[in-house]
Amino acid sequence: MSDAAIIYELHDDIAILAANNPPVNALGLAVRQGLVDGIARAEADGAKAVLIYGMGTTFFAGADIREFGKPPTEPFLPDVCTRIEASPLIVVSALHGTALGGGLEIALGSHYRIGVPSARVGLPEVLIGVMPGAGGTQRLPRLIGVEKSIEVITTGRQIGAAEALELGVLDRIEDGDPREIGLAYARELIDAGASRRAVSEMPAPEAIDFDAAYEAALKKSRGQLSPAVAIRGIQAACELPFAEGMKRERELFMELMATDQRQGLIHAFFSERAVGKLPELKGVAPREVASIGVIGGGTMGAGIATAALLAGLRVTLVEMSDDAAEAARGRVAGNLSGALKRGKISQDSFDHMTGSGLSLATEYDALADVDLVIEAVFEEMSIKKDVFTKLDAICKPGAVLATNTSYLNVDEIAAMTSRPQDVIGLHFFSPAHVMKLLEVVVADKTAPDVVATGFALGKKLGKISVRAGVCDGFIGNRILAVYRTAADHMILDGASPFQIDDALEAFGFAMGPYAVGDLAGLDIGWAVRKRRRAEGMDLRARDVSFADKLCENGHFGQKTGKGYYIYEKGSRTRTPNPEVADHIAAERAEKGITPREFTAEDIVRRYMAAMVNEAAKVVGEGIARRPLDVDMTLLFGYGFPRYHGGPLKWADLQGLPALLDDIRGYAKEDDYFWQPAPLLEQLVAEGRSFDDLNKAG
Ligand code: T1G
Repeated sequence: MSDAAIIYELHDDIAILAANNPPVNALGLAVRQGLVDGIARAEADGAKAVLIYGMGTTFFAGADIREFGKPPTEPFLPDVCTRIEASPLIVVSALHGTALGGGLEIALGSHYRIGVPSARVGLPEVLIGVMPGAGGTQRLPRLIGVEKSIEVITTGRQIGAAEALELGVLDRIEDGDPREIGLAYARELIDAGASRRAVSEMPAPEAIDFDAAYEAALKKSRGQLSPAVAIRGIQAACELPFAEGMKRERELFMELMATDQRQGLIHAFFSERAVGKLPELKGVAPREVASIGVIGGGTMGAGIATAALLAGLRVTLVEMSDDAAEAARGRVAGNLSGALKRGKISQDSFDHMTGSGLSLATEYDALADVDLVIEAVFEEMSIKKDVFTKLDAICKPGAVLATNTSYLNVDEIAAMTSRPQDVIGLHFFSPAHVMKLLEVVVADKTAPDVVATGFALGKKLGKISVRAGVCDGFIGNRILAVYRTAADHMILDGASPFQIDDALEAFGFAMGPYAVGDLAGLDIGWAVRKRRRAEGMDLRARDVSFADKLCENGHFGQKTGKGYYIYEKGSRTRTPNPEVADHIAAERAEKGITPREFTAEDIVRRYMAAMVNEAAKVVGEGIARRPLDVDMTLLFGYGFPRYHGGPLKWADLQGLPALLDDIRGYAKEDDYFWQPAPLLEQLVAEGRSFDDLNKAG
């Protein structure tokens, strides 16, 4: 078979253009050229109709994102769509898989569109920092109206075939092979004497208040530009003749293409796929996991059990007593009730997962045959060691023994067993059935196929798994502790928690660190500070106590109605708690600190400098394999704004020399906290970036 990107075939009086560019028929140069040449050849061959479809798993899934950032090459995709639409022949697109972005735009440039029932369509460009740039903002509104187009384009969501038919994006749904149903439809159209039907010739859609829509989109995206700018493209469809609208769309598209946000979002797109590809696991088969045991049915244990049940695994949950076990079942049912209400799971599935699919036990013997156990008991080393001693005695040979600890030493835990090679850390984030991040913590003696099993389980649970080495806090919590401390230091020196939250929410975080503390519970940080003090803190470390005062007064945040903020009963609306300023002032006085002004920019630069510096240490020490591993950890576990790509992508985009200068400047005030990371100094000295390390793999 030809290896051409578009395979041409004349089938009676129907010319067939079959896309042959696996894995997703991305619209790279050869595909675009093949389409233009194919249309011309069909016209020269005297065909009456043209059928466009995708071989393999899908119709075109969009422009080739790997070409982004390189100089565009002709034929440009919008011109390809216009060329298809301008053909005097009847052009039919037959869709299957995911016709996304430029793929849907090719279909919209066709005259008729048929899909298989499982086909999905969408314009997800805003999710990678751009916008439809091949006529999507001009043709879709002519087909489905402005309001619906704004919703589809600014969310970038995928639309199923039935909805696409209802909206008018598809003309027909037929089960079968896209080539066959496409040929039959083209034949029917020819026999019916149908004519070409250009969407661009349909009337311009009704305008709306686009300024209001633009502002609303910008607010909703917390500063991400692409959804709002895409609305200006739709506005052009209402206000300009088609050809002018296409030019305006192209201008807006190229503006977005030039933004840091586009680089950040593309980095996130490729990194979330690369992070699970470990060279060390090449050819290493994971162990079979069909049943898992969970020890501890608290928030974490019940969350992990819920995630496993949703992935179709059999779960045995062990608790200390029948009552505690039943309470755990109740938590699992609570976790699943939302999905049931939203119709994400059926009543039968719900009943199975909270009934026969979930075995409860109070004895470890119940775990004798499970393939993998995850303990989620109290974060106390002696308790963890006791659990693993028991598991070692009871679990079958080859069972994987995992701990969900968030910072304890996995090597120490593994040493309690006769099989340290089977021990691994699987650090879930609460709520474990919702948060996508899973840190796969690899201890010294963990066997490669156990690591592979951790990643395979993560994939089955729909997680983004990141390989982490053993240290206090692994990747995410270790870095979190440092940038949270930087925020506390800024408060001692003059900033307020509310100013810091506002500055970081303007940077793109959904919630600033103090609002997050109130949400998670201030008692968690309090316990960490007390642990650190008990372990003995370095005398050079600036201890912070204003937060302790809140906790000593029983103010743990949302769960007690008061923390850094006051929460009216039953409401999540927050108002600053005036007591906080008193605690801060008292501590400053006690420490002889004269407060100074901080601007929002100062706050962001210090906060990010601390985050980047510790992240560079985590990569430099091999706790994270690559900078992108840290980026994915912060994106999927800590709410880092996706359009910045992650802290180390953000650092590259800012320029590492300036960041290092900032850190060296801060070190003049506190050379203990601000010790520049050796890797950061090395990259600056060599004129390299964190991305250079990602490419090195
Ligand atoms: N370009 C290049 N590579 C792509 C790609 C694309 N558009 N889409 C996927 N890949 C690679 C991906 O990196 C992975 O590579 C492999 O294909 C399988 O992907 C003008 C400008 C289609 C739903 O945003 O949403 O059109 O890791 O693991 O889970 O308006 O890929 O194997 O080396 O994700 O089955 C708009 C993005 C582009 C679609 C399939 N289109 N892709 O999911 O497989 S912008 C998109 C996806 C545009 C025009 C504008 C998903 C998928 P590797 P995968 P999957």
